[in-house]
Amino acid sequence: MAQQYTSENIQVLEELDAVRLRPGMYIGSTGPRGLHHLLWEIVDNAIDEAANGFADEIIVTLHPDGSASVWDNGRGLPTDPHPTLKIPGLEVIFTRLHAGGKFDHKNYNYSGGLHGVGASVVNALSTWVTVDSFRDWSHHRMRFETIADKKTGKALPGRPTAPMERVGNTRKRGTLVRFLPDSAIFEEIAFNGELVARRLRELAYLNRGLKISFLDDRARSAASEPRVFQYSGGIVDYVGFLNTDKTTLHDNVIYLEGVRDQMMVSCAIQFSDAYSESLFSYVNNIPTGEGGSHEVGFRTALTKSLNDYARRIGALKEKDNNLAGEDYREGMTAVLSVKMPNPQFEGQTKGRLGNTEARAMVEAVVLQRLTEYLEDLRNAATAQTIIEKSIKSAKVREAARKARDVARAKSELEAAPLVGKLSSCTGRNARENELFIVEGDSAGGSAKQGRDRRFQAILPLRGKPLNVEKKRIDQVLANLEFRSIITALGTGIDQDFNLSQLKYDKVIILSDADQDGAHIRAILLTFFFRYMRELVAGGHVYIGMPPLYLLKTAGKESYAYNDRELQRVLPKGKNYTLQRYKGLGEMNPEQLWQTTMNPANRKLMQVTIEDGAEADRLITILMGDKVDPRRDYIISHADFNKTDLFEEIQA
Ligand code: 1YM
Repeated sequence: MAQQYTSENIQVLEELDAVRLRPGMYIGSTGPRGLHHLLWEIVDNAIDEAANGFADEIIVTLHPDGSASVWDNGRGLPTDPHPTLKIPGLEVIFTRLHAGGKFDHKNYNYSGGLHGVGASVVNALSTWVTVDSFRDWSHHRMRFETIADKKTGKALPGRPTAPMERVGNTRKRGTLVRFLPDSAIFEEIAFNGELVARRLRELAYLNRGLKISFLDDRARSAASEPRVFQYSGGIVDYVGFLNTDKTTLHDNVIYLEGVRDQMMVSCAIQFSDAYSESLFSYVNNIPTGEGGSHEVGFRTALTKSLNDYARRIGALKEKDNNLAGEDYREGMTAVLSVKMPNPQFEGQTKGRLGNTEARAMVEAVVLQRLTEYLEDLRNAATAQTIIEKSIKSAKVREAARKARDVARAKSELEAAPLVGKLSSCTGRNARENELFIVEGDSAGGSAKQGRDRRFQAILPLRGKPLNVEKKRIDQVLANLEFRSIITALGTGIDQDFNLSQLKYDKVIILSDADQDGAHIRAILLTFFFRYMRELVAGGHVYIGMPPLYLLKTAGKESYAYNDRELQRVLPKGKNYTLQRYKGLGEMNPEQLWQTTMNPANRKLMQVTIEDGAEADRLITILMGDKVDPRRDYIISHADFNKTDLFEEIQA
């Protein structure tokens, strides 16, 4: 290392140390999410360059050595010396946590990431980083490594291996960053190709026209063709994609956009014959799965402009009440994308926009633009379709409300027989209590005997519950299995859902490890996703993982939860017997407690909505009423068992 370090630089090094000391503060976690966060930080910088109008192409590659690279055809990173630090701009960007200074005055900085510190965070948490800048006819390169201190063995993060090098002349423009995540930091350093592809596709939809290519080069097969995401229609194409497997009510997707103060608002809307509403919102390209002020503004404007329009054309008479927002939103697929400075993200998963001013801005833009859209005679047929559909929804909703009232009254009357199936726990602390929803009466019986009744409640399910995707809310409420779940949870559902009433912190689905069990699990998850979204978004839903094998060797019993684990525990050269569990019912109460229910040993998967749009699309395919897409999906994803509707994380 030829580099001389000034006092400024020493400060810098301590900054990168801080990142390694508390990675969670910068990237959320050191699990798979945090790992991918590194990649998104670099991708964000490339997207910013494109959003500024300086780049129109990005290539992301996963390499066989485990590293990832991102390239854009923008201006290239500045290489001239920083005015006060006197080191190349490029080096500042990768070693300073607060790479502000001259980069503070970006003409566009709606980046969702760490506002310019992302690159240095990636450097601090990587084994090595290489940076190539093609700018002003020169190609420069610099390499950083995390090395071990010779004396203490302590990691010295992100050290330049040499001063920035001028490689030569070039006619190219752009930036190439390649990095290898540090295995000393991350639990696992393998990127998930599908996840990366999905996010890049989403980014391409959100940035109209931008060409994003993705190459997963790790398999090194002939099949490693790049996947290219580029959409000239932007979020209009996105809504079309989300509705691929639905029956739409009008051909043209409605597109609205406008600017208020510093806020750019755009949305795309199309209605189908589905019962549910699918609104996907983003702030600075970040999904806001928990909603927030921008969604409130959007919904208010939608209801108001449609009600006004319905009155103007006489579909609603003076004596009629306004329709409710949910009537207009039934069957709506919409993408709302907002770009704004300084977004505040709140909520369990930082997925809710908190800025109060966003509400009025979005409302104003959508109200004005949607009103203009509806008034435009070219859109009269679409407008008419929406109003007719909504009036129908209102009638059905009224009927459903009556059914719901009846169901509620009934469930109060029949509360005893309904919760008769539920074996509740004795503890009264909802924050500690757990509800196991167990497939089958016999497993339910074992669970009842095996559990710790102080905090564990058991609700056995008989047979397969109703597939709610194909049913209206009144039919769902008429179903005994769902009624007992709703009653047990205490929250109500749909519009009436109230998380604060939840009686159990963890709701654990326990089904057999076979096709039927997977189907039951998918149906329950669909129910939670459609009618109790907040329960899932809040991280209260889990999947219990019973062991697949019981292994007996000379007086010792052990369990394996999957085939990989079995390979590890199989004794070599010794006698053993192996039992493969076909269902939960084969375990006695004590075994079920030890392996699946005891918090000290069990494995749970927490269900989160990592990618709401994708989950919605897959639920439509797997649970909806069109047969062809489902067959196609099952054929192309042979492992139907692995309901990849949701991101499952080990808890
Ligand atoms: C593969 C990742 O980082 N592209 C990129 C980044 C930057 C610039 C151009 C750039 C910006 C400006 C001037 C300016 C920068 N990012 C940062 C920071 N691609 C990638 N392309 N000249 C070039 O904003 O004025 C600083 S420069 F700080 F955000 F990282």
